[in-house]
Amino acid sequence: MKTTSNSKINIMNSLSHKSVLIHICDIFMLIFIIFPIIIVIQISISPSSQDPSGYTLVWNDDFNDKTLDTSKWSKENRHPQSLNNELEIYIPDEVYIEDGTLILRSEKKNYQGYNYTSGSVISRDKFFQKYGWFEIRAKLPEGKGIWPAFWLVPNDRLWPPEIDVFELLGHDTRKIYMTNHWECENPSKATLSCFNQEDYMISDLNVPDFSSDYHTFAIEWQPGLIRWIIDGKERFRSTLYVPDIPMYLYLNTAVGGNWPGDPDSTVVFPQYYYIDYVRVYNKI
Ligand SMILES: [Ca+2]
Repeated sequence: MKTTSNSKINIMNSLSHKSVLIHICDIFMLIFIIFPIIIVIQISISPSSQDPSGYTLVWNDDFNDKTLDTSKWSKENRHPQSLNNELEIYIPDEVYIEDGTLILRSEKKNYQGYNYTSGSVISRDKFFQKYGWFEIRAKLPEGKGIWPAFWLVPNDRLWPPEIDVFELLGHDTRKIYMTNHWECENPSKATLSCFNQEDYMISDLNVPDFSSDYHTFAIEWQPGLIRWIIDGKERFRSTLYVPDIPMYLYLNTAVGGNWPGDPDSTVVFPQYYYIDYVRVYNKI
């Protein structure tokens, strides 16, 4: 009996120890497993700051469908006949969606006489508006000659003006170019040599590497003023020749050309421009 009694006591002690152990395990799980999971889930559900103050969401694509929503976007299928001497040809195969993310892929590949293929989507004739808050959350590609951008262009085919929400040259992934382009005084001479523009480049020492993680890039465009906001912080504003006509959205990665220079042997292909969302707001 004593043995039994001792066994019971031992069992009780053991249970008591187990109970304490279970509590410790619970606390351990909460601190080191469950809390971090909750935080990660919250971060993934709410990846960005809240809607901008004083604005209401009027158009967005969070890319949660399996394929690109063609009621909102068109995939480009062309070589940009620009003055930049870019090397890429845009083809639909370089545009796809994966896990809620729009991906524009850039490859070193021979295709119809071009050496590089890349991705580009536009909202021309599908979504365009004058003024508002335009925001993208994206992780950018890198490497010399790689030139991702998010920009606005007039829907009526007039050019310029052009608002560049951001451009990045892949050889320096800590610099973002924010630009308001406007036409020269004499439109008949609208070449690059008479292409007026207002530029700004981030030069802070503490800016992040925009190719290593997601960041938000936005403009607030209103009559007579454009403000550029990166990760919630204003970085630039322009009050000169602010466009006052409806513009559509343009997302692309150019490869090579006059400004970035051509890719060199250090560039790792393919490169990917990851876009978590594009959102457009109007003033309430
Ligand atoms: Ca998304």
